[in-house]
Amino acid sequence: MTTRAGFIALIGEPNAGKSTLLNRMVGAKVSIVTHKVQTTRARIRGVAMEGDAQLVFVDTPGLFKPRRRLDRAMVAAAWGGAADADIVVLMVEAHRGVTEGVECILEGLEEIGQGRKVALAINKIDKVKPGHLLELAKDMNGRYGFAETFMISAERGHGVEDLRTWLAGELPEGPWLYPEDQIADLPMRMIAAEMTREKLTLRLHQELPYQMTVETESWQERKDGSARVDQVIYVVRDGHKGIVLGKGGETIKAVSQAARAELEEFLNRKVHLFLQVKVRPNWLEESERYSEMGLDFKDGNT
Ligand SMILES: Nc1nc2c(ncn2[C@@H]2O[C@H](COP(=O)(O)OP(=O)(O)OP(=O)(O)O)[C@@H](O)[C@H]2O)c(=O)[nH]1
Ligand SMILES: [Mg+2]
Repeated sequence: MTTRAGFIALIGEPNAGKSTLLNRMVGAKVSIVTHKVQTTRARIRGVAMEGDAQLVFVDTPGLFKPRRRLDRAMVAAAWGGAADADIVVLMVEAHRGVTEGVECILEGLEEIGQGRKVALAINKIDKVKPGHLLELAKDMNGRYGFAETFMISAERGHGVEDLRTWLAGELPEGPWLYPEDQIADLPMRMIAAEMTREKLTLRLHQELPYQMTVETESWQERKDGSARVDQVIYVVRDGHKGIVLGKGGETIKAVSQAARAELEEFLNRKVHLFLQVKVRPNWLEESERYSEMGLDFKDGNT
């Protein structure tokens, strides 16, 4: 049997639907999704099998004009993911078309795209009329030499099979990179922290989601088969701590319940989740926070 395997980087502006597509390809939620921009902070790998091919999808943080250290480290991680991949899939949103952000990414692709295939995936086709799609596909292909163009809805699944089949055929021949039954290569403590960060992000507003981070501090296996998971939510201000806790602890309680339910479903066993909020004004400048997130602190240097 000839096997194929390789890395496929999903890149695009924040909110393009990269994580949604990764989860659909893998068939499980390994990367968190919210309606807000800049949800994904580091590279997250998910593994999918298609016949004799093993597709290792690399979800990346959205590409945008970085301002803070964290933003710069995220953008560096995204381009790094593309540079390491066999194939790059650029995702754009059908209803937004060729934005300034997309133009910037196309410029970056001139260099990173060298020597590897780049496919275009126009996502969220459920939001526009078909005529508009053809125009956008033509416009985009006039700007860059895409190997192929796909029109998809990552959320609803339209066109995803075609993309998957094409990717499987384009990957180089070679042995599989992960055991056949593995779906992610993120440590469980990080997946668990991400689940909590997703639930928090969904409930918090304005700048707060961008100024907090979640870490799993300890993970204990209990004799009864359950797990005790202790996590810390870092915020930058006292006021933020109050908001995260909510009136009478309402918010943190809801977050904890939702995260625990998702974690239990993922692990298929009972979980005791304990959340603690700590004010750490400078966490965005601490290298340890970056390594916990899977980012390189130095990438944030100006
Ligand atoms: N209507 C529609 N919404 C979608 C589709 N795919 C993704 N979304 C939504 O778009 C939003 C962003 O999705 P994500 O998967 O988090 O986007 P992302 O590209 O990973 O975003 P960042 O991690 O911030 O870079 C979510 O609310 C998704 O539910 C789609 O095909 N159609
Ligand atoms: Mg994402």
